[in-house]
Amino acid sequence: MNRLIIISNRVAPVTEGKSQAGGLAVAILEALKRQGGIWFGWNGEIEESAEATEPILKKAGNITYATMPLSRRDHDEYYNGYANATLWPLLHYRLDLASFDAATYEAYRRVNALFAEKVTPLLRDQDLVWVHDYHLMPLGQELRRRGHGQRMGFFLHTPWPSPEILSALPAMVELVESLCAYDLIGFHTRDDLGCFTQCVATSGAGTVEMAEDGASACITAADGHRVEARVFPISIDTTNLEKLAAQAAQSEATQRLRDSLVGRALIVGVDRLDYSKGLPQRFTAFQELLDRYPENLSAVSFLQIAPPSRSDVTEYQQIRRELETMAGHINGHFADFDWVPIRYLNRSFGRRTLAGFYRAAQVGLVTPLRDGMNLVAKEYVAAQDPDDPGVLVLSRFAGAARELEEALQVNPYDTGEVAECLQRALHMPLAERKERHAAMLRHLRTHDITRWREDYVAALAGHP
Ligand code: ADQ
Repeated sequence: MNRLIIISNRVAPVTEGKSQAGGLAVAILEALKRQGGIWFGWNGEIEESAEATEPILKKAGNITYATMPLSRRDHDEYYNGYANATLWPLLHYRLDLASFDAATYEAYRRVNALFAEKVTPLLRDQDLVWVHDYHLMPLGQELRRRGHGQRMGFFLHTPWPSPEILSALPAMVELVESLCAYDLIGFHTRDDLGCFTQCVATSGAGTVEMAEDGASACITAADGHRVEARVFPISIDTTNLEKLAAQAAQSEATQRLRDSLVGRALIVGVDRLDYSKGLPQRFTAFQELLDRYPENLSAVSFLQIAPPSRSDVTEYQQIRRELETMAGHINGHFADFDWVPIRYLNRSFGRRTLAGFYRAAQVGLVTPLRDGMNLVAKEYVAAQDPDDPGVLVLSRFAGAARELEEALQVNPYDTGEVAECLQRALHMPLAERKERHAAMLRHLRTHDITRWREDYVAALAGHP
């Protein structure tokens, strides 16, 4: 079996068995455990001599973690700058939040070149190289420049937006061209693939032959190199989560949560604190539920778990303040001496604890304004008790909405519609809940993380 070389911006801490915040980390570790190989990337440290430092290698079973620090300047300009203040907002359709700065683009190219240089001595001819996410789009091109002819794939965990949005990016053509240096480019949905191929065609980076089913395309780059672009919807370890949630139903944490509810219904939301997740709109929708249907006062609690992320970026500080203020207002207005409507927690929980919380909730509320996939939606479904399942209320702008068709799908900007769906979810008859849940669970059992990994790696190895 060929070694798998995973390259991502951040390598998750080597601590086995601990939960990782971020869907990407969970998925990658699964892939590496089965195939064996190297996981290369930033170790989360900042060191001034970073450029001169060689990667530190740590072996754990069949996985070698090869990590390196970033300099303060690279961290500010490449990571906080181009990746998270330019690309992330643009890829999530937030032109209004994107900053454009030639210096941060230069840093982005510089760090991609640095990663290519540092990983080069670790590569062997038969390796399969799998690069992850928007931080590292030009990495494949940098490796090719250094003479690497291995099969190389890229997977984008975010949406790929329409060319109307992306063409605001001064470097759009260069980035699209650089992606054409890979052999395989993966997206979560057909919409993302369609937008990408439009960008390829309109930018002149290559010619596109789309498969009839819209799930893959063959691109011939301007230099003649052929690239396959294809849909690989990421997923979860479904059966494992089903088991974990069934056990966690009896755990101490779940029991404490249930006791604290004293028979009230629970709505749960779990997200990284990020403006793409639609949290202010979600809080407003919950407030509208209480306004429109006062029978929910003292009868429903909303638990929102949102650990802070990227807190060096101004927009993330702003949204955190905004949410604290909103939660304070809503609770101040509606709370009673024995009931608080919103329980808003800025921290992470272990996977088992989360699974128990999902299972204890009658409604899973997942309303991103844009999301590549959204694994929380899938986790919520897998964690339900099949004999008495909760209802998923899901944004139609999450990639997961393409697969979880039996969720109550909403426009997250339309807070009135979300409030109505919450009310419907809270009162949905058991038979309908079971029917919807069974259909989604069936899908998740066959379309799980193993299938995602196997499909991608097979296509990368050239055996689709
Ligand atoms: P994220 O934006 O991080 O991922 P998501 O797909 O929902 O979003 O993954 C979050 C993961 O982190 C889930 O597995 C969840 O259980 C976990 N998590 C979140 N909050 C947590 C908490 N408080 N405590 C513990 N665990 C927590 C990006 C893209 C998504 C895409 C994934 C994978 O933005 O669209 O689905 O990558 O490709």
